[in-house]
Amino acid sequence: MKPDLFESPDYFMLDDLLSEEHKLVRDATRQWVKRSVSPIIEEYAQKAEFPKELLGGLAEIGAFGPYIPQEYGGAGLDQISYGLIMQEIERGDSGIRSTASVQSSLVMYPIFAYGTEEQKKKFLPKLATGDLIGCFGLTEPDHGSNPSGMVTNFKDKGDHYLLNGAKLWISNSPFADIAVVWAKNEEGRIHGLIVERGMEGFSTPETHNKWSLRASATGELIFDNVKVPKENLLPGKNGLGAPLGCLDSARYGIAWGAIGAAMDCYDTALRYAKERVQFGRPIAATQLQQKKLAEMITEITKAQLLAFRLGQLKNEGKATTAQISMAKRNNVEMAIKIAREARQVLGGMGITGEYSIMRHMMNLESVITYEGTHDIHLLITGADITGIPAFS
Ligand code: TGC
Ligand code: FAD
Repeated sequence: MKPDLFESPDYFMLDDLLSEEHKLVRDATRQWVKRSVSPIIEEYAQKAEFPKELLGGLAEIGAFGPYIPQEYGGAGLDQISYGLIMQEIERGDSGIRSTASVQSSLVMYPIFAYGTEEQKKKFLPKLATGDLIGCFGLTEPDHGSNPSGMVTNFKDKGDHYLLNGAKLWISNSPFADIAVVWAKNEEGRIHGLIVERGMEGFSTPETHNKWSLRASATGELIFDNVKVPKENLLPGKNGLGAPLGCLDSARYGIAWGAIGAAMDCYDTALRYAKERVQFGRPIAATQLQQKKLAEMITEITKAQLLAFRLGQLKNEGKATTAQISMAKRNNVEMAIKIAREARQVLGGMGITGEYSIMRHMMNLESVITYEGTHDIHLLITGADITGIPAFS
């Protein structure tokens, strides 16, 4: 892969709106990505393997629980810092951002928000340092967009719960130490349970043959009469709203993360267009390529402004699920379109692993599907503005 020459586009001087802490956090993450992710990521993506050597670095830059309070091992940062960290990591690779998103928003967040004090003290500090890695089990083979139909269930057996069922498409499952699993009790009410590797009847087979997120490990969670200690149930919230509350936080991070992937594609295409000479002049001198590049920077700028305002609302506790959906949907679509256009700017070179664009493009095919598909986010906006849910 070519050396990482990334220069961040900031057309509307958003830096002026960031605090010193935001810039410090952003720059530290950017440097870490240049130093640790860019040199190795293409090789791991080609061999379809998650680079576990990055876990320590992710913990060091505060990517595991950026907004979790310091007393539980988190970095105690605000939501804009969290967004900037996700943006910079995804600038390197969506799969690495996935690991950070899942650990922070789908594992640490539910334990922090719905867990007991004992659960928080037991799990959060180790999750923050990366000594424990977690995954989040909501999706099932027959229940993706409609998690309320889940069939994974647990029964009260007196001194423990007995868990049965299966989850599919679970990021990090093949190597996770713990899983936050959503399952129905005997009354059909959804609860979160912490399932630990090593519990009898619990297995996590890996899903192979992915053309997308190749540097991220995806797998199943299988529960065959797993005895889960009662103290592993998250008591603070139940019902579908409990997992959906976690998704709000992860989707928010993705709204920022997708900007990172788009910025990398734009920056690569701009540099290439200025250097690549055809018909005796750089292709950047042609109106057709300028149109592509000008539209890319316009869309990136709009997405940056959307994410920044959403971050302000989130800091004030005012961001709604529907606003988060709009930002996730818009920014991921923006990124995937830019990846496709940028790939064309590079001509044949665009399809090779010498450049990051095709990897981003393939990754974004997962990002546009997970955490709620493009369609589902549109329907969330539709339900919000009309007051009429059109899901079923
Ligand atoms: P609906 O009737 O709308 O809601 C059920 C209950 O939940 C409440 N609620 C929320 N509560 C908190 N936060 C939210 N964001 C909430 N949204 C809804 C709601 O008020 C209601 O409460 P109550 O008390 O009345 O029962 O539910 P529905 O079944 O009609 O579904 C709505 C829909 C389709 C929007 C929802 O199911 C959905 O979002 N589906 C998409 C599923 C999804 O996003 N899955 C993601 C799996 S995790 C993942 O992909 C990780 S990828 C990680 C990575 O690698 O980065
Ligand atoms: P389906 O729900 O079957 O949807 C198929 C198509 O139908 C989509 O185009 C969808 O938009 C459309 N559709 C569905 N319902 C409607 C409707 N009402 N109206 C119109 N169109 C509709 N899940 C987890 O729980 N944890 C994870 O860590 C996780 N990681 C993932 C990692 C990867 C790489 C991938 C690909 C997925 C991951 N997921 C995870 C699962 C992800 O959240 C689901 O794939 C997603 O929610 C969609 O579910 P589905 O794949 O079953 O598609």
